[in-house]
Amino acid sequence: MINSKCTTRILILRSIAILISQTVVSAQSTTDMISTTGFVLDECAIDNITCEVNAVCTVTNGSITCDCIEGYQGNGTACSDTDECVNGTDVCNWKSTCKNLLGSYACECDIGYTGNGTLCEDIDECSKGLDNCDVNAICINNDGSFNCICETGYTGNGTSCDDIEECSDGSDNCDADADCGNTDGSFTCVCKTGYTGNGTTCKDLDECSTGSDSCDVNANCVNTVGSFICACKTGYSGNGVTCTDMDECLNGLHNCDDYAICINTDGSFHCICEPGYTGHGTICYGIFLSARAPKQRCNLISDCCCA
Ligand SMILES: [Ca+2]
Ligand SMILES: [Ca+2]
Ligand SMILES: [Ca+2]
Ligand SMILES: [Ca+2]
Repeated sequence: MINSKCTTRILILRSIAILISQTVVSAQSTTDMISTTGFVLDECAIDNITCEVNAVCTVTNGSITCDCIEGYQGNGTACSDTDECVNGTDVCNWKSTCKNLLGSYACECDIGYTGNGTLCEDIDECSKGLDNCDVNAICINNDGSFNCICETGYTGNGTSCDDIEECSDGSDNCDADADCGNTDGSFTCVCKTGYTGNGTTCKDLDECSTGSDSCDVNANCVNTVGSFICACKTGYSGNGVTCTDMDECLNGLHNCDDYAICINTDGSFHCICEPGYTGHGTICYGIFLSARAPKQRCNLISDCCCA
């Protein structure tokens, strides 16, 4: 565009130029003037100082106009940069940032997106290894960013995850009769000695019926909750794990008759009536006395035999 004052001046100058060249130039039109030698006279070239540096000069129907080039705005003699970012004529993606430049503008995809600015798409930081999640965290991609979530068994903000000490903070699910052991990222539950189960559920182990007791072969096993008891059988002495035969004949625990011979056996004893006496050993009768007069040693045959 050019104002009327400027246009008048241009026309006057053009007329002077025509007069100067009319002896060698034959005008065929008001737009293009061809010299006898064939050169085109360019009015814009003749008067190029009228257009601004950021404008283009064109000749239309004998008049020259100056138009600001793309990216600039004004009347042609004065052109200023167009801020496309402000006037909304940019074509930047909504996920990009518009940056105005002299005569132009640029679109830069926002952080978390990639593309040419006009087209921007999400960056999958997780699959590209661009995340900063902890090694014990799960990376979850989302539009424009990503999330880090600590894996089960760990606690933290995702970029830093620490093992949870389940045993000490009480978040384990071990049975009351199990031992809890902390591990990196988890924990273990092991039933205590005397109990059986998977650790989260434990019940008493019946050592006696499962044969896992340590009782002596000559002991009786008695199951208890969480343990068992070994008691030596009658005729044996010891702690139950080790039982030895009691010598009833020596320790005086036998019940043999005074006139019987005590014979120790493994786990018991026998009583055998001494010669001259009869009975089952715990009671011996003199063979020459009545059955009503036992335990009277027959010192003399006459004492025993009244027949
Ligand atoms: Ca993303
Ligand atoms: Ca743990
Ligand atoms: Ca038991
Ligand atoms: Ca014995």
